[in-house]
Amino acid sequence: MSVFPKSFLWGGAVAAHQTEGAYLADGKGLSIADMLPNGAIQPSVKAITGVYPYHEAIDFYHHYETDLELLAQMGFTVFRTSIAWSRIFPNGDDATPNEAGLAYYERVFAKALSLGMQPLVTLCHFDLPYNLVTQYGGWRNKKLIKLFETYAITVFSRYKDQVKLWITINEINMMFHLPFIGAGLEFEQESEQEKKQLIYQCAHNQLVGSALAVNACHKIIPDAKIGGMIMASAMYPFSCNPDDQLLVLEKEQEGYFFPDIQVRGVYPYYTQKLFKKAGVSIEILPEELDILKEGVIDFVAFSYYFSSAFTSNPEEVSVKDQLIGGVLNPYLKVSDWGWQIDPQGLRYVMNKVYERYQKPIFIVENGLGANDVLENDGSVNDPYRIDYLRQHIAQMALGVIDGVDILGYTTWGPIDLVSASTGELKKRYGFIYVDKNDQGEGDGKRYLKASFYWYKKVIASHGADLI
Ligand code: BGP
Repeated sequence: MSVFPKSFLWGGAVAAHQTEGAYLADGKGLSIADMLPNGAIQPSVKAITGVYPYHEAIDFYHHYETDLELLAQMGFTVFRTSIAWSRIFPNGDDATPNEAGLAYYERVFAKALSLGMQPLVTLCHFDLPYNLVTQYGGWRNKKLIKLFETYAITVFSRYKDQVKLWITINEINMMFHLPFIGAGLEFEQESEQEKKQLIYQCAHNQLVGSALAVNACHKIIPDAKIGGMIMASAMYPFSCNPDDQLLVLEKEQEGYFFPDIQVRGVYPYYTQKLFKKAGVSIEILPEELDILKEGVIDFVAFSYYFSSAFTSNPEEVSVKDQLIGGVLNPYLKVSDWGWQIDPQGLRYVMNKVYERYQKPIFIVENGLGANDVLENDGSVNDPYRIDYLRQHIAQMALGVIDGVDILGYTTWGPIDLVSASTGELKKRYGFIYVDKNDQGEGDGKRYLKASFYWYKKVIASHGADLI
């Protein structure tokens, strides 16, 4: 028997730049993602291959109809994607929006709706218009707050009848780890302390921009829900040494800093300590505090991929490639990309977030990036992915039994796409294989993996049949 509420939404999540390609089509401007060659997370890193994976991605732009049909075949009731700001305002600061860009998303949302999938739309997912970096210095500049609001108002007004579920900014806390992707910050000779100063200023500016978008959404689409989103990982003390416990408390405060403000509308009690420790002093205008107070989110969305253990003992070995650091947890296995797999951590985080905020949660990303093999007969056998998702969904069900109020679940990358942290196509998450590699080769043809049929069964049983 299913434990999930009737209204629970099942689906998958992608982002505009990681799927669409067509990077200059129909008046689109360059985004920061378009400046990243394969394997780079900052534009200054020179490409080994010279391939810019986001320029073509999986060409969803020209295949959205058939791709959405495949997703709908699995029974999706929700489809998460983002709007590329640079399709709507090619330079981010244009006086008028680009009609061709607006019309494109109208077609995408109409198609999704016609297939029974509710669009869940992120306003900005790691793809700021590049002009906002070169002309303004990214989110450090307060002018971006207004520009973001204008963009948000434009898309809310246009899609008010189509889109009732929104997220303001993807993984807003990611700017601490990936400042270019997360906030459009390019560094030159800055010291570590100066970098932190800039990142915290961006954090504040994005929070104000996000709150303005929330306010606008509530006014323009009163029957919509709009959430904030973080990258959530379960954080454990490596030992029962109280130093480790206090270290985790600190890490959690850094991680939950954003939703603490987005849910409560005020800076949390530990702010001064946090700023002092980081050695930063940022510009916060009095009227911005009012905006934060008003722009409170309706739900807390998060991605969950791994857990991390933290130790105060510098001798412990740290985990390579895990985005937020931490040490090897002897109880867990790691993925091909070094991320520590921890299904129970998902249940833990669900409880943690709900306990902290008492607002509905939405798990908007979860999945396994792996090396898949396309066989000669067109099949892809991915039992490791089924296993990963099965265990995570089982833990999510336990979280529901624990009493957590949850709106839905979207796996990350239901169709193969470009990886955000490595720019690779070979780090595949999909139920649908796309014939494209890191050298830009392949005919782009789609193939259904074994996990496709499995997830279809899961959805048909409303999460009861995980076998
Ligand atoms: C999140 C992002 C996604 C995404 C995913 C998987 O951080 O919101 O854009 O790509 O993680 O990460 P990766 O692509 O680096 O494997």
